[in-house]
Amino acid sequence: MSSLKETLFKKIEEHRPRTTKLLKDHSDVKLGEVTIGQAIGGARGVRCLVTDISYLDPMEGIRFRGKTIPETFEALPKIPGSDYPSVESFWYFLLTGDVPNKKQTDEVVADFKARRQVPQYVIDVLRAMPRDTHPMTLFSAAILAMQRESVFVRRYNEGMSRMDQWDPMYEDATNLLAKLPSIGAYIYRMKYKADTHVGTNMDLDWGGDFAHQMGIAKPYDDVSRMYFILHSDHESGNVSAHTTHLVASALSDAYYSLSAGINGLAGPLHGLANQEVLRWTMNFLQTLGKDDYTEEDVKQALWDTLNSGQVVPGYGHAVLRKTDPRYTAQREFCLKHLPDFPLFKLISTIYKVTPPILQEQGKAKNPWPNVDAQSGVIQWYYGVTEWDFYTVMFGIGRAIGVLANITWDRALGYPIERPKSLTTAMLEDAAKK
Ligand code: AMX
Repeated sequence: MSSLKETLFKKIEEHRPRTTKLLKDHSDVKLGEVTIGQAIGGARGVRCLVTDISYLDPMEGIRFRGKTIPETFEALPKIPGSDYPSVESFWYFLLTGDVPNKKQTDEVVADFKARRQVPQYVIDVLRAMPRDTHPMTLFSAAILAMQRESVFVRRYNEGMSRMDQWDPMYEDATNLLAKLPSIGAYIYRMKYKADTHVGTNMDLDWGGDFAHQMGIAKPYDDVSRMYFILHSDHESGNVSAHTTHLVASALSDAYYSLSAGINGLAGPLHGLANQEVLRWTMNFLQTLGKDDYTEEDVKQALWDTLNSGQVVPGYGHAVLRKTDPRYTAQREFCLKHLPDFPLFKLISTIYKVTPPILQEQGKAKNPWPNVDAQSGVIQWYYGVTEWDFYTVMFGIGRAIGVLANITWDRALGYPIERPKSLTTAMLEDAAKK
């Protein structure tokens, strides 16, 4: 057993009595009430999910295992010559809550390398699909195609104790995660780089090898590490995390579950917003027909969007009520690496003028930018201008969080999820009372 798996098992054994005690002795303790507004309004704010992997404070933003984004970047071991931690060390951290040392990190790096090879039939599936298929459809299909590899299904069919289910889930999660950068880069180069490919480099870590296979030089390896870590986890109620958890609650394996979560991420109100931000920004420049826009031009374009009944992509959030620290982390990267890039300047102008406009319009509860408002500009700067692809990179990152979560779901024996529905007439009756 690897030291990550051993540590994880120890943590699971330590944690299980806490969940058991809560269920046995305190099942009836109320965490809140559910209103008609919440029942109709997407269960916003209903406290009915449990995860220890990340927590989203509306004012502070995300903490991974108790650490803010800057604390996480600071604490984890860096790849030599890199400003950002390896994704492998972050995986160890998300799963166990412990910051790994160099030796423990190196072991995960080696383990991921051993699992990195993508089966040829997955490539064949991708190549058989029409070339104009959206990259998210290709990505989700590739994940689903690999379902036949599931260790969980094999062990389940052999007859596995519920207490052991975390182990094959961990194996599936790691096998899957290790392959995602290669799958993502393959899709990118098949669609946008004349179907020319760069093979994996076994000397490189997970994030570094993604940059290598994309065919983009340094510091894009750091962009990748930063990007994947920032997008990994955002509590469990967002669409991609919740979908993955929900599907896994039926004891569907990691392949079925992640593919479903990725389909949710593909919606424009969720992960696809990052491509929408770039599309909106480029449309603005094109409609304007000149580069020397004024703040008034940007304001007018924002009002035009709002007045035509559309949302401003990259702004607002279901939980957050301030600027997303994931936005801030990427903005800091831009200020360091691309401060004079015209697109960054435009994105910064949008940042300056959008919150007051959304406040004036008075609909959005949160007028501040989310992660997606800033991510595309970095990709664009390093040559990834095909914005349809942006959500695939979000998905590679999101996989880290949701796969860690479903491993813990099986460790703690969370049951099949089944909230109760009511009819509209029942709500009307409740309203009369
Ligand atoms: N532009 C215009 N209107 C907005 C808005 C925005 N950016 N954000 C919210 N609103 C509107 C909503 O559409 C809603 O209008 P309605 O009353 O007519 O239906 C109203 O404000 C209240 O919505 P809310 O409670 O503030 O937000 P929500 O929890 O319902 O939705 C979100 C959250 C993110 C879907 C929404 O803010 C939005 O559509 N943002 C733009 C898309 C985006 O950036 N998505 C990415 C989110 C982060 C992520 O998951 N990657």
